[in-house]
Amino acid sequence: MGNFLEKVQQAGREAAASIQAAAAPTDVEALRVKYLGRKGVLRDLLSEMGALPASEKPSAGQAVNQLKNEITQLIEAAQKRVEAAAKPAAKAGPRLDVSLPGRMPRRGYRNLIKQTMDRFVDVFGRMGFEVASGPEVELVRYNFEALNIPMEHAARDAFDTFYFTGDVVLRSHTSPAQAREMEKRQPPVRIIVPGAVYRPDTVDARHHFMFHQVEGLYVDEGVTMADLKYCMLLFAREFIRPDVKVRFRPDFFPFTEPSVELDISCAVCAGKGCSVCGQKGWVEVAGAGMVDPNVFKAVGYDYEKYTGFAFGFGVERMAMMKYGIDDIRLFAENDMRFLEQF
Ligand code: 2U9
Repeated sequence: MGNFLEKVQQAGREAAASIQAAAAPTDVEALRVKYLGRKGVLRDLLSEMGALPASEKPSAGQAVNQLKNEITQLIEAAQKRVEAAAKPAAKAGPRLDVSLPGRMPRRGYRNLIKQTMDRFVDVFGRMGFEVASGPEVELVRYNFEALNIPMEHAARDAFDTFYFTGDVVLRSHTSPAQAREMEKRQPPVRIIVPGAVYRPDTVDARHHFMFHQVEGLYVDEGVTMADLKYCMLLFAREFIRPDVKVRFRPDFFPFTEPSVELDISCAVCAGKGCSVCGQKGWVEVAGAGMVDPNVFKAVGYDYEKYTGFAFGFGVERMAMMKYGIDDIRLFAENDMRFLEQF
């Protein structure tokens, strides 16, 4: 066996040396026939292999196959090389030096925000949520009125962002995309919308005028707050870790009633209290609630028949928690020293 493998290796060395030295197309062709032809070296090795004990055949076969692949590649490379060399040089300009190493292309990768949103899509996708999307330059009607935030409502202040005209605004949440989706189809609807949103917030370590959300919506007959809580628990177990706990605290959003803040037990200190959770043992990660019937009314759903829950996560906030990032501004500065760490 040792002898056979030795022989395969020897054949490989000889083949590599002679193929790389070949200068003319006819030389390469002759070497191709010598090694890969019907009466070639590889054929001989295969027939010799027949005499080996059965237990040694698999590894011997593997070695011969590998040799075949290597020689095929060498021959192909040599064919290209000698063909290029045989072509007459261009009339003007420098000759092409094929031996110059190429420029290494920079390897791309997903931005941390995209990676985090993709994880949301993966976990909610496995719970049956489809991904929907909508425009970032949005009609005021979808950004506000359809979501039960009328002109005179005090809640509008927190979302009033960058206006193009009186009717067109940069969306302040991804919810308008969900209102558009509801207009297109009847329940059951089970969707999430990842994307960028814009807010009139003063920029500091925790706030930015542009950030990302993953919002979700589930509408059908008989959907309850218990469904919402279990959905959030399953999500947190998958996304954070299996032993995580969740809790709801009452809150207010114009588009949900009742509304809650979703807390998860701190994954850093397991709920005991640390600097990440401000000694509370809990971290606020999302808002959620039962969709306000006025939202159903705005999109033409029968609000006597259907109920639904909705939730919204801040993507930067989740990434900050996971990676211990202490300043949201880092995400928008395009500093490669920060981005390349993930
Ligand atoms: C429709 C109706 C209701 C989505 C919801 C929240 C609560 C929420 C926050 C998360 C962090 C904002 O980015 S954040 O600061 N989101 O608190 N979002 S309920 O409710 C919807 C969505 C779509 C049609």
